[in-house]
Amino acid sequence: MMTTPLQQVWPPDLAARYRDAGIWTGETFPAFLRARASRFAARTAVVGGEQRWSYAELAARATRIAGGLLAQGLEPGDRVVVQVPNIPEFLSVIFGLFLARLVPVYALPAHRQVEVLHLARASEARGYIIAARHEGFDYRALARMVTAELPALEHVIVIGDDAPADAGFTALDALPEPAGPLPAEPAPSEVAFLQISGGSTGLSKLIPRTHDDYLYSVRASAQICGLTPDSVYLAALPVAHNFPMSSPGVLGVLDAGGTVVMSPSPSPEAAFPLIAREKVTMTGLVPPLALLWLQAAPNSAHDLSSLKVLQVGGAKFTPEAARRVRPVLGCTLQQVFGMAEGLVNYTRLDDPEEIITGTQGRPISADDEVLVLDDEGRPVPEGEPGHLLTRGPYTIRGYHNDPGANARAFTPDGYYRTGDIVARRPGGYLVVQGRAGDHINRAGEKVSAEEIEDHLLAHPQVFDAAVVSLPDPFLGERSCAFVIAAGEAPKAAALKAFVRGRGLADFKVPDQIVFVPAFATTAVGKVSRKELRARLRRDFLEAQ
Ligand code: J2J
Repeated sequence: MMTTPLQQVWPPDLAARYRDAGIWTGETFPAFLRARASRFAARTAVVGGEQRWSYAELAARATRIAGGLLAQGLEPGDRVVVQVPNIPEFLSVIFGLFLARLVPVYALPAHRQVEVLHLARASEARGYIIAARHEGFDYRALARMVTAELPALEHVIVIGDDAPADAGFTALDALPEPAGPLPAEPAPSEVAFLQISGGSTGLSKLIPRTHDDYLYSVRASAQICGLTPDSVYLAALPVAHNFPMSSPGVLGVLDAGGTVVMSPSPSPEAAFPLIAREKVTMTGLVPPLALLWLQAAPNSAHDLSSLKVLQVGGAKFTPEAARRVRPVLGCTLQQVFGMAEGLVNYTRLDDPEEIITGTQGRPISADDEVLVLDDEGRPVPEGEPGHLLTRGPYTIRGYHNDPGANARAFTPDGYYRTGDIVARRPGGYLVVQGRAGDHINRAGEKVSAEEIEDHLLAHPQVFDAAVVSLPDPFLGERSCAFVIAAGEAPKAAALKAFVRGRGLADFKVPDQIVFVPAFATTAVGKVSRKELRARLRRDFLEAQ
């Protein structure tokens, strides 16, 4: 099958600079795994449920999976959608894919058929790896729906399938015996996997990351976060997210020879006993979860004293909440402001308290180029808000196969327009002030207004819809759909059920629905969608 080639290319002079400066070391994921397996062989790499694997065991399992996937009929270069929750097999599967030179496409456990179909189609995937079930949801049913619509998704591999094998599905433990040697090492400049974008307009875009660029960000992150073989990291957020995967996340921990503890859920009920039992030293959360932990910790019977660093990122953590972390949890807060497209900022562990609580950190690398520009593209003075643009050794130069999005999201000289509004402070520290784009940052999950409007418009009793973000004391932001009914208005609950029934992730269902008779437009007539959303939000908040 001919698939669209994957690539991510930096200008040759910059690529040479990154290599000469030792930023890109030429390390690949297969080499990464082999090196850690030999150096940290008997140390514990990952813990989850009843399982506890050493580095040697993780590598052996990954090698077995790699051979099995190829024997199954997948071929090097094929894309494989991975929708696996926080279980040790997440790691054996992705490293198995890397060893076989198969390309993971990361889906979230919360994704449903709309998202999985989109990711599989956009990446031209031939394989789909799932856990049989997680948190009461049966992913085999989802896989049946998806493969019925997309026959090109030939291979469905199921982890933990104790039920009789579904027709055509293969249990991970029952992959065929490897039929030959594994493929040769990839080039470090090759695309290793596809991460997904927060999707500010419409559906998620695919983010091709290379071995060189991603592993640089992982190694540098591990160093900034002071990881050592004694580090024990709790993967509380879904590890398919870029943050818990790489900032420094599970990969940073493996880089350092530490231990990853997989938590099935980020709730205090699931996480606190694991922190106490495994003596977890570090974890990462989105702000709403951090608030929940701050609330639960003082009354918890579990010993949380091993926790040295709590990272918070994915959405803005208010300074008021940030100041409570040390007194309540007794650990250092690290703010993380990153994006799957690349740039990651961290407050440093030894920064003054005022920087830690009042900024979202500074870039990983001196080679990260950061611009803060006004609407006309002129640099703004330090301290003033402006549009954040960036390029550097681990920030992509383009999405996969999407010239339209690339023309919008990248400048001709290769800067990525993040869509974030930030102010830069002395030392290059960034304070996130808002964003220019129209998405809702709902507890760290980015929801595209446009995507949800399209689903609402599919309802026969919806004439028009505009989705906006509203401030929410717990979620940070919640989604609110302003709807003009066609004829009789449906019930809000029915409309939510309709959107959910279209088969998309639960976090995308509007939190609130407000019926309005019309959208106010000025005498001048036409207003853009963006302007309309802004007015609806403003008028609604003013009327509160
Ligand atoms: C405000 N907004 C933030 C923060 C991200 C590390 C950490 C997070 C992500 C991530 C990531 C924020 N304060 N501390 O990939 O490696 C918003 C910004 C940003 C968008 C990116 C990582 N941290 N954000 O959240 O690709 O708007 O990555 O552009 O999911 O989240 O979202 P995403």
